[in-house]
Amino acid sequence: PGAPAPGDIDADALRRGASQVLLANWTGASTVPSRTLYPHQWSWDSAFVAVGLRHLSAHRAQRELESLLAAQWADGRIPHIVFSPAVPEDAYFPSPSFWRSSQAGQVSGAPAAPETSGIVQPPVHALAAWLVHRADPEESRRRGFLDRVHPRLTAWHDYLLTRRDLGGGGLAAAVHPWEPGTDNSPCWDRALARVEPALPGTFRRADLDHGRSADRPTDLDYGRYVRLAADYREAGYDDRATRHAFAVEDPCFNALLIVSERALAAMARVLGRDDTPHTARADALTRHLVTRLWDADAGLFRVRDLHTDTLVDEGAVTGLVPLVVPHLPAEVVRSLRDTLTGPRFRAPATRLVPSYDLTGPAFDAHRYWRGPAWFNTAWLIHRGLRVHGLDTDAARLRRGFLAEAGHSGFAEYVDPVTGTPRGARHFSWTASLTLDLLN
Ligand code: 9WN
Repeated sequence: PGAPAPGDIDADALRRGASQVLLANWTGASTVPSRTLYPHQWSWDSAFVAVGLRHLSAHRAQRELESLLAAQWADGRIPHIVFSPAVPEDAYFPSPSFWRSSQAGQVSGAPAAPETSGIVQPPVHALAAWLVHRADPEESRRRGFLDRVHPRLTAWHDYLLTRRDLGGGGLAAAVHPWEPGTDNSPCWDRALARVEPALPGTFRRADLDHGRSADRPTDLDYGRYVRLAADYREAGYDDRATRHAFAVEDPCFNALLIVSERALAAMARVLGRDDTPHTARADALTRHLVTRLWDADAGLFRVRDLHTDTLVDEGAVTGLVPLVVPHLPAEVVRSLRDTLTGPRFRAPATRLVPSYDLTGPAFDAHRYWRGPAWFNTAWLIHRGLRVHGLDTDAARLRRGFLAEAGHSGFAEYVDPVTGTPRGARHFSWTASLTLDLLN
């Protein structure tokens, strides 16, 4: 941000369009990712939305995060979906009657209301809260924003670093492919092959009412998603009682935990509290990230499958997102940049970053997280390039981002090679992060 929009981009029109999307998707206390496909509140979507919303209304951006935090469980977890009671039960699957969170209260401390899912998403919230604070520190102080969110966000990270350190190596594990936010990434194929799918007739996919099936995960994927979520639910969402059939350490998830831990340190300083526990935690996490997930030969971070305790031999954009972490070893930064600008992840026409290696065996330009370019990962990588002073690469990515967001009508994702829009349109984080890059 800070730079003028590239000459061929009509910044005013883009700003207007993005603002309209956010206004239309605002429900009164939070923002839905999409009015059609995702009619509730999603965890990491709300964080990305707050980042852009702060340029329209710092107050509203604070409320976006506060409404999410109001659904936090007593064990610290922030659920990946907060359901709106106003939306019909069959509008999205899995719905509240599948998750039954309000009945899990005794074991895991889920609230009696609202209804939520029982799994989590990447912890980008503290970074978002810090950026929201900085947009209008006066308004933030007036409302006691940091005072209220700092303890809750700390409890969230505590949950991830205790209950979810399933590998014992100091990183947080994800126990469902929906948790890293990249549902059908080829990174999960091997681990998912071990999961017995739920029978197709036992559930109904609402996503296919709105999305083209070639752009979405397959029915077999869904069978496995349902099985994993149902098993977790049956164990009361208790991480100590569940035999997680799927358990992975994801580089993007953990990189966001690191930058968010640094954001908590910055908040602590503003609040006159001790920041050293947060800084120490971020330093340790950074070391563990590199030790456990960096693959020097591949030039990117890999997923660790905790069932085999081995790295998964697939290259995904989530392995490049850790560029957003400060204080990485210089050779890691150099190598990530080479990968980003090399044949596997460079899409010349769109200038965006594909979700999966363009030359990889599972590449599919249409299907969700198996190839299409997404705007949240592009925003994170843009931020990472800036953090490490790679400003020319950052400017190129920003240009691609703004052009494609505009052409695509703020699509959920685009074909990385041609820019053809895929998935939902008027998608909230695409609009929100556009606003952020224009400010
Ligand atoms: C399941 C809302 C969410 C995003 C995820 C994206 C997609 C949901 C789905 O939509 O996942 O959580 O139904 O496919 O993969 O990253 O948060 O936008």
